[in-house]
Amino acid sequence: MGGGAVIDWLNQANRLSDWSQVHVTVAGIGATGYSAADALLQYGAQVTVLDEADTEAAQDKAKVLEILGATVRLGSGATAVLPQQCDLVMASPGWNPQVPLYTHATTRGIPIWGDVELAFRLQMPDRVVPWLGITGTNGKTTTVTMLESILKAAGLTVSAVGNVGRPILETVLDELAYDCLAVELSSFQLHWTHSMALHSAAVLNVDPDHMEWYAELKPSAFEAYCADKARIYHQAIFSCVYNVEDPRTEQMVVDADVCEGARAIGFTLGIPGMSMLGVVDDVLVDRAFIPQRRDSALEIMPISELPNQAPPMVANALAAASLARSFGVSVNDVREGLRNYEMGPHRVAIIAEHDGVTWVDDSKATNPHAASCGLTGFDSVVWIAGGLAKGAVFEELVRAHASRIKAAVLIGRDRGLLEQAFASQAPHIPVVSFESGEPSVMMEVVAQAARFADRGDTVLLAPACASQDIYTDYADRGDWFAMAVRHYMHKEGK
Ligand code: UMA
Repeated sequence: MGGGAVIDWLNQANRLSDWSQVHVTVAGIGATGYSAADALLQYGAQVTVLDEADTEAAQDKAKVLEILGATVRLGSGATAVLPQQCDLVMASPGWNPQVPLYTHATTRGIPIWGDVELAFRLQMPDRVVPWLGITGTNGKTTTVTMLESILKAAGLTVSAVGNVGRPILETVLDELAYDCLAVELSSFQLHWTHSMALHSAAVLNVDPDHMEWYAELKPSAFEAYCADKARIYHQAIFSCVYNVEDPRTEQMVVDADVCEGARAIGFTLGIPGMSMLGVVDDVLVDRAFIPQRRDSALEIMPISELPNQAPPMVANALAAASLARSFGVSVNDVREGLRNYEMGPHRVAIIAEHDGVTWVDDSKATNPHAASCGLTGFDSVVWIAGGLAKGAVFEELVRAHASRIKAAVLIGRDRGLLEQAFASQAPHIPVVSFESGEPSVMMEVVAQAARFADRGDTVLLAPACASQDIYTDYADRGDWFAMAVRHYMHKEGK
């Protein structure tokens, strides 16, 4: 097939198409790239995988893919040039959109798809499973796992997939007959998605994050980020769920090109209007999916039955409930699923309480908005923060929480930005910075935080930054924190 013919073919391609003549270049051999290569090989495509890393893990995956028929190139420079024979590029979400591989593809008129696009195509036309999608700056993973818990309580066969960790293509390949999928979508994944149409979709909130990834995109980094988030509503069939307290999300629904008959459903921590889920007298209620919604609401459950009653968690529960109710799940099953929900680690998790001081691990707070949610839950905080800022600034965060921050202990490459924010917004708050880029710096950080903390205080690790300058990921950072706290208490005989 020649250039134009391939593009026409790709526009129609699905799981029944003959992929054997199609040359696909897969960017990366991480979770996404590996699953994309695996799926494409199973459908008979000619696959080349490129990755800058040449680690043992990458080599192991390369061996498997080579046995299945792929060409794999690993190591420095491997991704610099797009292979001559290439009809389609599969993107990996973590790759900056300006990498040479993508710019070469764009110059040559070659389409770029993400794994979510491929997964959507590969279920058409004969294995369609409804997708309930969630995006937002914060709370995506919590909400998607809450949704999974609800759907399971309803007796449905479901998997939580996407950014939550399990690549969505794995479900396309597995033989299980899913009733639906709970899909967490990052803005990076949505960026490379073109034809997806969800059963129902939710945007939880939007706040600047990943601004480095978006730095070169037009009209501005934040607008490009919001535009990617808004893509989740494109062609939505049943419900577009938005956050009443975040007007940007409602505007995204107003602007969206949805299927005829799709409804806008709000969720709110206040009293819900019609077509909303919300809270009345500390009880979660549904005023959207009941026939009498004009003048009444249906009780779902008291807030006190949620495993975590912090306001952001209540909002996440309402968003998950909205999607589940849109899928026809009963309020009893929503209640059961939320009651049984177990919070993931590193999300406002209390790891120790001693001498009146509470130690809390919110390492998952990798941007200012998430850290702000964590800080809001406590009155007097010794705050541990810093890492990779990803283009964020911290003045507003420090100003908003200055009254509850007793002292700050800073780490990481971009700690200078936090120091500046304290100097300009709250110069009276004591700040101690640690320069070391070694994971064990957490030992000194914890000891320093303990010196600041008195009875009634909370020591909160909510870094507002990504972790990879020092740690493998946020989980590794949280584990080091917990270990350092245990070590400190042991040493002090506590
Ligand atoms: N690589 C290159 N060149 C580059 C960049 C990366 O060769 O310029 C290679 C790396 O060596 C590595 C691979 O590409 O082998 C990594 O690709 P990736 O960064 O896209 O990561 P994946 O392993 O495919 O994981 C991705 C998501 N990661 C990111 O978006 C950064 C995972 O979300 C997701 O769970 C997984 O797909 C399955 O869908 C993680 C994440 O941090 C949890 N997400 C961000 C967030 O939540 O804030 C968006």
